[in-house]
Amino acid sequence: MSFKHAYLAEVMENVIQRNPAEPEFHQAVREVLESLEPVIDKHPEYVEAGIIDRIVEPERQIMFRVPWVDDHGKVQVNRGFRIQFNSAIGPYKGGLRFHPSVYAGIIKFLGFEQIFKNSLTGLPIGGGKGGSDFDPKGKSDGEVMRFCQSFMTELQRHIGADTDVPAGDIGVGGREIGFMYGQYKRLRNEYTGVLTGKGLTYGGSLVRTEATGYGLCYFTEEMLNAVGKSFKDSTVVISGSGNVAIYATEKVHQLGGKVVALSDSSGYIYDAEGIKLDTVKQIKEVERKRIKEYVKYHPNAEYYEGCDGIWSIKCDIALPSATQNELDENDAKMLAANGCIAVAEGANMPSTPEAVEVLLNKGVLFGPAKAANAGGVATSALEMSQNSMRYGWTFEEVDAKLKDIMVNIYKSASEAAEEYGCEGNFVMGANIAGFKKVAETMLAQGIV
Ligand code: NDP
Ligand code: 2IT
Repeated sequence: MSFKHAYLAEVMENVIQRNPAEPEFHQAVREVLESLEPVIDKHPEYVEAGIIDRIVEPERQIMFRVPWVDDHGKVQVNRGFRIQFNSAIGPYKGGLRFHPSVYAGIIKFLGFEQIFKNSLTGLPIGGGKGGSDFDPKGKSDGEVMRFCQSFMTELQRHIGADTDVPAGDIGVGGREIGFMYGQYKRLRNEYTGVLTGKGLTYGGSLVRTEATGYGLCYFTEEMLNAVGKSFKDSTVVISGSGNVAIYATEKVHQLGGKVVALSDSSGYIYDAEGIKLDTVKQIKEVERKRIKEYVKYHPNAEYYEGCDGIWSIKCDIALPSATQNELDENDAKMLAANGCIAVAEGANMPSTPEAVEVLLNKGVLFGPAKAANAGGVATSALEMSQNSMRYGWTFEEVDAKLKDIMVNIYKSASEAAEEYGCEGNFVMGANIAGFKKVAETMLAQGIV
């Protein structure tokens, strides 16, 4: 799509020139800029103050060497990143991703999206993201610990409870957060809520583990309810089998739906009777093995090599919850042709722009990541609040706040879509609502 405003085309062109060979970052920026066409018609002051020129440029980018020694005594070197994108409305906040595909372009796309997602939560958190090309898969606990300690030895200079508060993402769960927290505490000699997703014995919040998956379902349920539908009696396909996919499955089942498929980067399982989540938790969370192990426990289920075919399974609702660009135009066409009524993104940017266009044109309800998966970071912000109070809320209290936040995100996105003449387009709605709060704040704070 070409831009109506020459100004937006120019900003996009600059982003491409200044960040060469970073296609995921370009993709994330383009989607937001496209949504802003009607906003700059109404608000020329944003252009005058250079808000959009400034918002696409990270406030600070940190890239560092992470040396560590493997179990064979060999020195390994990875690359670490932290991109502090925008601190207008609060300290930088966002996860750390450990995956071999990580490079600056991935961290920038994630950090950029985090600005608007965090704004949508209604809580005071800015946008940031970090990670490394380290692959925790197949590493011993000792290797993961040594890597995490080395990573934090540098990262600790740049973060802090009121500065920048990292958390988990792909490849970073409770184990990694624990090792990083231990190292931070040792180096800084302070006990603060500098990371979220901490263990429950040292400042973690109840519901944080479940929050992204649960929040995704609360958002989707709200979107379905608005058209007289719900998860009850629905058939659901979820990609991935990590933190987000597991707790989305749990909540779909609680809401009366049936999840029939899950995947990992090797392949997917199909269980027509409904996925037995205890088996998945045992395989993925305890044994750290592949999803194909599932069919050993449930011989009636089927395993297919390769993750592409998962979107050919007939379903009412699809929740892509693995990684970026995992659902393309062809997948979107198959889903729509099979009668799918809603797609909501648990992962960040899992649908390609072509797929989103197909889904919107075919009238499939579409919940974009910034809105649909914001429950994780929102609960991280609730963890920060509890740490500041030196107090902890009950599971029910945190869960009720999470639900409230997701309902409010749905409202903000759908109201913004309506106000700007694109009713039902939650991509536009989420981008506009998330952007406006940050833009107003940047205006108020001057040219910084
Ligand atoms: P996990 O590491 O717990 O799980 C990731 C899952 O996705 C695994 O099943 C993994 O398979 C699969 N996956 C990862 N990379 C690829 C790939 N390149 N191709 C195919 N499958 C892949 O991560 P999370 O569940 O935490 O994260 C999943 C998504 O949700 C990410 O996009 C993340 O950014 C997003 N997200 C996470 C939040 C959180 O709180 N954790 C919050 C908001 C969004 P395998 O094991 O084979 O690699
Ligand atoms: O993409 C995301 O929102 C996350 N990985 C969660 C970030 C957080 O700070 O909890």
